[in-house]
Amino acid sequence: MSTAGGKVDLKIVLLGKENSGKTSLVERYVYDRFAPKYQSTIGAAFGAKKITPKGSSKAYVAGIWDTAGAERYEAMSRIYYRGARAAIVCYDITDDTSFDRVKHWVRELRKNEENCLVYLCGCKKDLVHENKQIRKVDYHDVNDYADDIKAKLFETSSLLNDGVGELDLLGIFVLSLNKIIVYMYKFTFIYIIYYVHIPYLHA
Ligand SMILES: Nc1nc2c(ncn2[C@@H]2O[C@H](COP(=O)(O)OP(=O)(O)OP(=O)(O)O)[C@@H](O)[C@H]2O)c(=O)[nH]1
Ligand SMILES: [Mg+2]
Repeated sequence: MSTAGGKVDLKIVLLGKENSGKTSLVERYVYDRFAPKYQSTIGAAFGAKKITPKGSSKAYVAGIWDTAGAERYEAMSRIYYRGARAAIVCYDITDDTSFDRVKHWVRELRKNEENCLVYLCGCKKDLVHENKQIRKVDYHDVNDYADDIKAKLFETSSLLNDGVGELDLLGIFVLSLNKIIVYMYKFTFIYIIYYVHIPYLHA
C-alpha cells in the first residue's frame, strides 16, 4: 500500500481480528484489486482515496489506516485509531470468533475515542452464496447489536466487489458531519462576537 503524502481530510481506521478481510477491503476500495493469497499485515498499512461528494466540485482525501489484526500488534492498533473520524470494525461472517473481537474493539473505541463513528463490516459475503451453512455470524443478530451501539452495519465481498462502495457513502457522511461541526463553530463564534462583545463596544 502506498504511503501517499499530502493532506488527509478524514481519517478512517480499520480494526478487527486477523484474517477477517481488512486489507482485502482496502485493496478493493482504493485500488480495485483482490489478492486471494493471505498476507498478514505487519503493524499497519496506509491507503488514500479521493472522494467527491455528489454535487461538489471539491475532492476530499480519505486516509485509511489498515491495522494488523494479530493480537501482538494490539497496542500499535490503538495508536492508529486516535483521532479517527470513523472506524470500520471488520469480522469474517464465516468465523464467529472474529465477531467476539468486534465487541472488544467497540468497547475500546467507546472508552477512548467517543467521537469516532463506528461501522461494522461483515466480510467474505461471497462464501455464503453457495453454501448458507458456512455462515457463522447471523446478519440479524449483528444488526440488533449495531442498533444497540448506534453503529451501521454492512456486509461486503472484496472478491466480488460487492458492498465495498458503501465506504464512499461513509466518507461522504463523515465529511458532511465535519461541515456541520465547522458551521456550528462559526455560528458560535459570530454569536459570541455579536452578543457578548458588541454591548461592551457600545458601553
Ligand atoms: N472469498 C473471500 N475471501 C476473502 C475476502 N476478503 C478477504 N478474503 C481472504 O481472506 C484472507 C484474509 O484477508 P486479509 O484481507 O488479508 O485479512 P486481514 O484482516 O487484513 O488480516 P490481518 O492483516 O492478519 O489482520 C485472504 O486470504 C483473503 O484473500 C472476500 O471478500 N471473499
Ligand atoms: Mg491485513
